[in-house]
Amino acid sequence: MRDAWSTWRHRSSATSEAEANAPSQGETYLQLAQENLRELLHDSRVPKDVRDALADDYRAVEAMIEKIDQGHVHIAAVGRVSVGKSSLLNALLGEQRFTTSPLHGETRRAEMANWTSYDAGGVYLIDTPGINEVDGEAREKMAHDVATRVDLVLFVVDGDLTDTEFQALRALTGHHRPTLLVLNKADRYTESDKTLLREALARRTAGLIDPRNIIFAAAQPAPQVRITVAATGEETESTREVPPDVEQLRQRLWDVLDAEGKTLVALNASLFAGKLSDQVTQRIMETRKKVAEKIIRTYCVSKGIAVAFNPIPVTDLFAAAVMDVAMVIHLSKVYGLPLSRKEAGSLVQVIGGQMVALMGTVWAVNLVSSALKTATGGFSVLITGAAQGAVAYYATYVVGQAAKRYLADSKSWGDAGPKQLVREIINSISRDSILAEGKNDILARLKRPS
Ligand SMILES: Nc1nc2c(ncn2[C@@H]2O[C@H](COP(=O)(O)OP(=O)(O)OP(=O)(O)O)[C@@H](O)[C@H]2O)c(=O)[nH]1
Ligand SMILES: [Mg+2]
Repeated sequence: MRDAWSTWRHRSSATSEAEANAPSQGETYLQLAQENLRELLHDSRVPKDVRDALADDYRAVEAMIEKIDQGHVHIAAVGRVSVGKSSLLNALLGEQRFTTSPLHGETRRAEMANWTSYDAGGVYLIDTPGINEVDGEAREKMAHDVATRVDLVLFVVDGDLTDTEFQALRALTGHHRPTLLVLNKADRYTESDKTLLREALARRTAGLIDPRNIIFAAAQPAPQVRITVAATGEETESTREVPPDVEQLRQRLWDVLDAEGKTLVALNASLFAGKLSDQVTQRIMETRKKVAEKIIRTYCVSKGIAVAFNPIPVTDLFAAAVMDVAMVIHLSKVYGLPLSRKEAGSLVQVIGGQMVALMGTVWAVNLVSSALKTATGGFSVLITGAAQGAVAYYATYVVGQAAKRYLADSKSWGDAGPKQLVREIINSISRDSILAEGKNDILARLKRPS
């Protein structure tokens, strides 16, 4: 996608006749982007809770599809307060559509107007509240949200870039947001100042903005004051309104829209689709992780109780795998990668084998005594059983965690293999707290009258 944008940035405006008649590249990008959005919208694999959590984004996808259908292009003016964003859009529109004021923070919410003077139509200009305003966090966020959803950004400044402006500009271009840098209030500078300013801006934004996209404008030039001295020596002062000068900007925008309007819309739609599908994936993984965690705990308790009732020699703890196999099958369904009983069996065997290799049976004996040590009350049969149960609980917990990681990684142990993974899991969980938890859970169940 970056390529699409750089093509625009570096493309010469001259197009041959053959090129003009060929199906436009922008058109192709646009169709692809729209297909992506539709697929995303109708993907039946996305669980309802994930869809609900991302409802706003899904609505935005619908709006974006509609916008593409109608061939609309959105252009927003963003920038510091009072740099003349609203004035600039008014000058392009040729009417006082947005309110302007010398007071900072005049524009309070994003507003949109159809730029009818563009021949092909469908272009909308969006005014946004100023960024970097005291107590203006919400408005700044609004401007940011708009800026990251439109097809083209006019980043308006009225002098050399401040640090905040530079950061905002870098963030926008870093997200591949097509941006023109507009220096407004150009009437306040002399010709030589303007040359110096252009050089400074080009240096500052090197690598972020193509120098051709640094544009000077005067949206609402200050009236000129003229003092006439009469023969009598009497001075009269008159003011003359100066018309706006946004011609260079208008011309650049039209060139861009003619040459790459569709590509810009496609780029924006694809960036949005990409971002949303990342979010969807992440949410699905989080949901699966939560469900998996619950499943693991349930099996841990069941196995712990079974062992507590029928204490088996500690050396056999790892061998009693029936329940672990059932757990792995259950987990594999959560991750959408169902395993057969045989596959789940060998997975449990691999993990169990690694545990034994890493910890040995001596360690298991230590575990039991450790579980016993934290026991409250006397050494009853109940407590001893619960201690052994807690060890089974712990072993199942490790198996569950390892299987979960294997499944989350699309049935792979990763580069380091199962041994490393099991070692990592054992090191990362607090043995004593899992044992204590297991014991408490088991005791609670055993004491509960059935
Ligand atoms: N000298 C000069 N003043 C301008 C120009 N454009 C706008 N202004 C003045 O700058 C002030 C702010 O203009 P707005 O268009 O309201 O600025 P804005 O960026 O929309 O401001 P907020 O909505 O408050 O963020 C007004 O007093 C305008 O008259 C210009 O080209 N030259
Ligand atoms: Mg404004």
